[in-house]
Amino acid sequence: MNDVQPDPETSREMQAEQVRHLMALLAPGTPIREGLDRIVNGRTGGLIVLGDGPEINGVCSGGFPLDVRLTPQALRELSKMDGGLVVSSDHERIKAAAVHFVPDGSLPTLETGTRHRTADRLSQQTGVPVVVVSASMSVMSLFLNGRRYLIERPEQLLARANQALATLASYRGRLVDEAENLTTLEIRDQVQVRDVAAVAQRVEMWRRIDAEVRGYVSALGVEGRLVQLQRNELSLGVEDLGRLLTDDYRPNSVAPGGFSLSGLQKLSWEDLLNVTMVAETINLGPAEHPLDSPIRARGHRQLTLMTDLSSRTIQRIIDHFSDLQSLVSASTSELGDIKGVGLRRAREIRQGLESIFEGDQRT
Ligand code: 3AT
Ligand code: 3AT
Ligand code: MN
Repeated sequence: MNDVQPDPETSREMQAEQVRHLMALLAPGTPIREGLDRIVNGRTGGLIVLGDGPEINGVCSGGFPLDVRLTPQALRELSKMDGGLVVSSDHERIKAAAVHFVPDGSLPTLETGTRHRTADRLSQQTGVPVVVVSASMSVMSLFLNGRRYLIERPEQLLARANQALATLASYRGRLVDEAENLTTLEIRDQVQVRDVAAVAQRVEMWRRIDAEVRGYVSALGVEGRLVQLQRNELSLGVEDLGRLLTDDYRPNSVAPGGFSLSGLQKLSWEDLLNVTMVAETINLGPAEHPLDSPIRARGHRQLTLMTDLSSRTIQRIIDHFSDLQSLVSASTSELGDIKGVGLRRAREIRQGLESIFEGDQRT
């Protein structure tokens, strides 16, 4: 229907994003979901169009125009009539009930019942999401642009959320190990591109599972509190890692902000497991023999870990010393002279650096 079609990958991502948003709107605890649950329990079925406007008016016939607040009770009572409901685009009000919808009958649909066929075609024709509660099967579905998404019960979602949380915990463990390994190499000045790429790879793997968990949390609504708490726990200390890594290893030729790990989001899982591919995707290091090239950290990550200095002061320290190696050999007084640092913080930094050294020598 649009003249300019976005590329398929982008439109798939946009639709996935829209579905996540809608699943949060339809999550347990929201008025719409409470109404849908009542319809399921009452076994009456329902067809609810989540938006009004000229494109919807054009496919409505019969029914009763209304303008009442959307409450679970109203949703349930008005769904007892034949036909469907139209809800305002902000999902606050019910605009019409007992409407017979007449979408273009030539639009393809694999559904069989008249309610489901209508919902599928309505959404294809208008781009507006449509929710159906099946009277015979007691399931809820969301139709959007020719696709049907099951609105799952909390217990089904929780089972999968818990699996994802277990995966997240193990990915977090690997990520922390890789980051600690990088710290050791940074202190010894032995970092190669492959070591940084290995951490970037783990950051992206963690991020993907984390995004999945966050999807479950929003679809679970009020039932997702415990999953959310566990997710927060598993993100402590790793949420900033990607940013610190890019601050530390952005090539000098690239302007700040011009280097990020976001390119990794487009890689397939298979490509993401390939460290060479990871390094190439984010343009880390030279094009030839990229993995063995030595590379130096500026020191953002170490300074952030060992002090509570503001990022501006950290930037001043890094501007002064240029990389972590020169910082390691700096004296307390040289550090303390930098604006915003002071003697107490300078001692903290020295002690922090020394304790990494000692930890390194013990192992
Ligand atoms: P009842 O008095 O409830 O039997 P009704 O006119 O209220 O009839 P409903 O909206 O309850 O009709 O629909 C009942 C079924 O009729 C649902 C569907 O299986 C069938 N039906 C409705 N419209 C069509 C149609 N256009 N083509 C084929 N079957 C239809
Ligand atoms: P169930 O799984 O039986 O709830 P279905 O897709 O099999 O859904 P039916 O043909 O049994 O659908 O129709 C059930 C009701 O759906 C009948 C009517 O109230 C409503 N319905 C069907 N077609 C339309 C339509 N075009 N507009 C509004 N409501 C409709
Ligand atoms: Mn039916």
